[in-house]
Amino acid sequence: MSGRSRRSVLVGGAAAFAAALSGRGAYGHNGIDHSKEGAAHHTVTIERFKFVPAAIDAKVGDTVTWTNADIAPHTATAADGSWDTGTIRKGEAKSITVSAEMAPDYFCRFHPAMKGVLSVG
Ligand SMILES: [Cu+2]
Repeated sequence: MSGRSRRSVLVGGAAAFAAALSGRGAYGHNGIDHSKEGAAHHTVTIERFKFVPAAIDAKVGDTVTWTNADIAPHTATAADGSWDTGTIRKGEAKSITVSAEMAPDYFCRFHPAMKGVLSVG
C-alpha cells in the first residue's frame, strides 16, 4: 500500500537496466509498471505463540517471510501439507514464494493451536 512511488524512484534505474538486459523493454513504462506489478514482500512475526498478523493477502510471486521472535521453534505449515517453511528457530526467518496452488490455511506443526491465513488473490 505504501512506498510504491518511493520504491520506484529508488530502484527504477536498476529495474530498467535489468529489464533491458532481459529484453523486455521496460523503458516504455519508465520502470513504473515494473514496480507496480513487482512482487510484494510480506512479513509475519511469530511472537507469544501467535502469527502477527494472523491473516495476510498476497499475490502469486510475492514473498512471505516469517520471523520467529519466540524462544520456542515454530513452523508455518499449510493445513493440507502443500507448503511448509520447515522449522523456524529462535531469531530465524524463513521465506516462501507465493504460488497459485497454495492452500490458505496454515498452522504451526509444533503448536497446532497457532493458526494463520495466507490468502492468495
Ligand atoms: Cu509454534
